[in-house]
Amino acid sequence: MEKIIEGERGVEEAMEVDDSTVMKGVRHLCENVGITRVPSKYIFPVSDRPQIMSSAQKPKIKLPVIDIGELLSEDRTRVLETLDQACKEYGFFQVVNHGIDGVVIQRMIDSGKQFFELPFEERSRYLTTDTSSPVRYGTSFSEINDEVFCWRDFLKLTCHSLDTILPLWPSAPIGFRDDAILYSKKTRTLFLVLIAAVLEALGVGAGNCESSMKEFEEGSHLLVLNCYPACPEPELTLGMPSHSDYGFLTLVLQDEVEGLQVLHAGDWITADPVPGSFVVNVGDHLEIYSNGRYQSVLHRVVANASESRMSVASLHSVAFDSMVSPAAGLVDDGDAGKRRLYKDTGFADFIAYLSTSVPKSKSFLESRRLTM
Ligand SMILES: O=C(O)CCC(=O)C(=O)O
Repeated sequence: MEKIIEGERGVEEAMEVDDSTVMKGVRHLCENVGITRVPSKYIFPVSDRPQIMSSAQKPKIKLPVIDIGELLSEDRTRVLETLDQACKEYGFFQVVNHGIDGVVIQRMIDSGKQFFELPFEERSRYLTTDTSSPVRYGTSFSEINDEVFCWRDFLKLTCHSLDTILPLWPSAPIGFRDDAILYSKKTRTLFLVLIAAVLEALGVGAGNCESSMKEFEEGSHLLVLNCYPACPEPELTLGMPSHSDYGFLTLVLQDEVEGLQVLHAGDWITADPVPGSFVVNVGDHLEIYSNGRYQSVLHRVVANASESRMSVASLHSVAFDSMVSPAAGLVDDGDAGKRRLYKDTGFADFIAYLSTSVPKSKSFLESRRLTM
């Protein structure tokens, strides 16, 4: 069926492409079909479309910055306060001075870009709609559930435990595996530094902190390489629609092209690409664990008219077969201020929900809230 688009150019017919082409991803579409307009499959309803703004029109708010060097210094208490505020007010912050060598970061970006530049036949060896596959190349969010596809291809790599999973990771391009291994190890270490600080900022207590840290050390870790090709009509589509992440913390590495936007006080604010830094966000599991003190925040990615963009998201949580519950130190039924706000929830239930729905809102997390 033809879709009619209402936009600045008035009413006109959208371009159609067949489903089998769409399933091969946006890069394949751009390389092989030679599009000059966004096909109807990628056109979002008017209410979900981004407003493309000039730099002067954009909200001027910047995400809070956490300097890891300062966190590990005698200034720790002050940095923990900033971290606490950032997690409460924004659910997002930028991390700088984290100690991961710039070469490790650049190699991950370069290798990731080279992976998406491989011939489709090579990339498609990993193409699957099976969300439980430890290595998965795909497009949009969920090829099965998405009515409208987003302007994004991805490679998902399960990282834990590395020894068993590694033989399944792509062996091309040359160096990709080594670069991704080193990057996954470094980001895992950084996650452990960050989450230890978060537990301290939350004041969960030494005993709870110790047992939670043991769980994180054996926890799940997923790397998602996102590729957003340049888009002829970025005002009609999205690189990723509004969503929250399921885990405790996500560490996002962006290349130099902006695109990530965070919903803050009703405005979409752009997470400026700061070379060598990570954008970190609170996930749904941390919202439950913190008993709602920290909240996972909706974010999205806008497409770019002239440049292709790449990001690498590193998602961390407890093990897949674990339960996620409010931390014992933060709930007390005898204290109105510490009333338990969330039900215990199996990680597997989150995954099951994500594989059957379009995660545009925080509806699953809302369903886990305890009513008065
Ligand atoms: O591409 C980005 O900057 C963000 C990616 C993202 O939101 C995600 O992987 O959940």
